[in-house]
Amino acid sequence: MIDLHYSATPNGQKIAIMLEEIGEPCRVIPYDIFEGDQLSAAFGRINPNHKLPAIVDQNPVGEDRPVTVFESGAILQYLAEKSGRFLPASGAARATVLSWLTWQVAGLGPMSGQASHFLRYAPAGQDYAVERYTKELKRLLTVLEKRLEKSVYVGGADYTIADMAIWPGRASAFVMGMGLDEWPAMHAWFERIGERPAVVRAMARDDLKAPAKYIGRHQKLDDKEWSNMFGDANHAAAKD
Ligand SMILES: N[C@@H](CCC(=O)N[C@@H](CS)C(=O)NCC(=O)O)C(=O)O
Repeated sequence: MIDLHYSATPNGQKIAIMLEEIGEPCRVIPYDIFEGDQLSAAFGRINPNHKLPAIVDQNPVGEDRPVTVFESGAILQYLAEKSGRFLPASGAARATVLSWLTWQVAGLGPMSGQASHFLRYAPAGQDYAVERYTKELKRLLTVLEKRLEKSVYVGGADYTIADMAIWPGRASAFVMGMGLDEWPAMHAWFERIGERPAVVRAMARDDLKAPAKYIGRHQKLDDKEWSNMFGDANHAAAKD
């Protein structure tokens, strides 16, 4: 049994999809990040960075106590190694999958997060930041388009954790007003993956669905929500 510490954002959905793909039973522990659930000292002992997702594997292989993993890329790799699926065991094929996985967690994910912040949460008048991050996001999506013009899946001929890391971000791209028409290879790939039974199951689970307030284009946070997400309360938790 895996405890999945979860908020219904693309980072959480990556792990939900992987758990469905490998058929690993999980108990979902939901966090409302606007309410500041992630800032508790108890969660800080699971992830000192106070971000979702994180997992606690209650039945790890070859360990006599539960294993905690945070950072979505590390979690995907851990689950791939535990199940022996969706990550080649060695060599060039493994290196390619890990390259694209890292490209997502170190590049596409953070840049998409910054674009989302300035488009959706920041006060109006942030033209430079909006331009900077949406431009960089579009550049990264163009890199992905080029890759998918040559490769059925991101990591090569097979579906892997690199696809799982990238796929849930499609919702953010739509929220930010980026249709997929200018990226036909990516569009076809999104659809192909969206039809996978495990993906359909994960996205249909009521306990994994995103509440409306996570989805809107222009978010109006009250003072407490702002502090929990971006302000003093968020920063204070890092010192605990
Ligand atoms: N690099 C991290 C990013 C995690 C992250 O930013 N999680 C967001 C939700 S998508 C979060 O917990 N936000 C709450 C906060 O920043 O306090 C990963 O890939 O797991």
